[in-house]
Amino acid sequence: MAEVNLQEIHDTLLSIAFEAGRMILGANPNDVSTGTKLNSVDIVTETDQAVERMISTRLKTTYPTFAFVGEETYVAGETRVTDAPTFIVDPIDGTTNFIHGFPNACVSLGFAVGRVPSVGVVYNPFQDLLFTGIRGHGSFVQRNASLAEGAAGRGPKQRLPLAGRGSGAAAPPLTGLGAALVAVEWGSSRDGPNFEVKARTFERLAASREAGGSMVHSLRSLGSAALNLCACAAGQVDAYWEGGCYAWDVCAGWCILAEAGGFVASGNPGEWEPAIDSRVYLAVRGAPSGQRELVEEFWAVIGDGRMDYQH
Ligand code: LIP
Repeated sequence: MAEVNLQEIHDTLLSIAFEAGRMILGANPNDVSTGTKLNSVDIVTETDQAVERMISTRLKTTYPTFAFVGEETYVAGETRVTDAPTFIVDPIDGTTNFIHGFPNACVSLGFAVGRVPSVGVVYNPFQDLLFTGIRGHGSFVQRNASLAEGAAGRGPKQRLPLAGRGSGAAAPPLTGLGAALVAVEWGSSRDGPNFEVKARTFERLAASREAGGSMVHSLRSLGSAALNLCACAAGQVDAYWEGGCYAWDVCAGWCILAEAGGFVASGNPGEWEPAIDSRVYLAVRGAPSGQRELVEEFWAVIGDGRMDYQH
């Protein structure tokens, strides 16, 4: 197989992200045809499908020998992420936000080799906010990203994490859940054992120490796994925990987080190196110390609960 040029793949994904962004912005979410998949909160729109068609057409034309896994063409029990070079794509991550006009949705374009996230491009067109990463070459955020090269107002590419949360100081150590801002998501399964583990863990994270909880600073739900991972990469949240999302929700953001010094452990206690399609994840931001301790403290909060999702 020809050598994989990650920089070239990054550049292709960037151009596709901007085209996807124009399509997403051009759609009127109040007037877009909407359907559901597993249940009433697992939503798909004609825009998700049209954007994925554009992405897969462009990628299959440019890289005909590489595999492609996309949210809208995935077949449960059949589609697999293999060791082959694979584009792993969510045309709109945050579809619920998209249809509500809540400006937190993105196109998430990942590329994995040997099931390792190796390029990530996450673009939120509503905020013209771009996150990118290439394995071994760092990750970056850029505001006003789609403006023409050199145009006034195009933001500088800032390396992640945003040191000292934008203050120019070094990224602070992690000092435990009691000082953490934690991203979580309800997901689309709203009953059964997985839902019980989530609801119980949310309660334990939020409750006061007196009530037996961790009393995290607060919980946040951006409504997009990719944007949660990018917020973690930036150092804007300390950790992100979710069960139920898929490889296309996390591949791009995972690469961006890893290049910012963070990592992804399993969302179930005990496993430090989860598979990209394990569907249960706990992400931790880059920090000079306290990362593994935060994961262990989080796993203790989950206790003997385990989330189990089919592939
Ligand atoms: C969504 C995720 C979100 C998760 C939802 C869903 P979609 O992706 O990013 O974090 O909680 O269950 O998977 O459906 O908007 O592409």
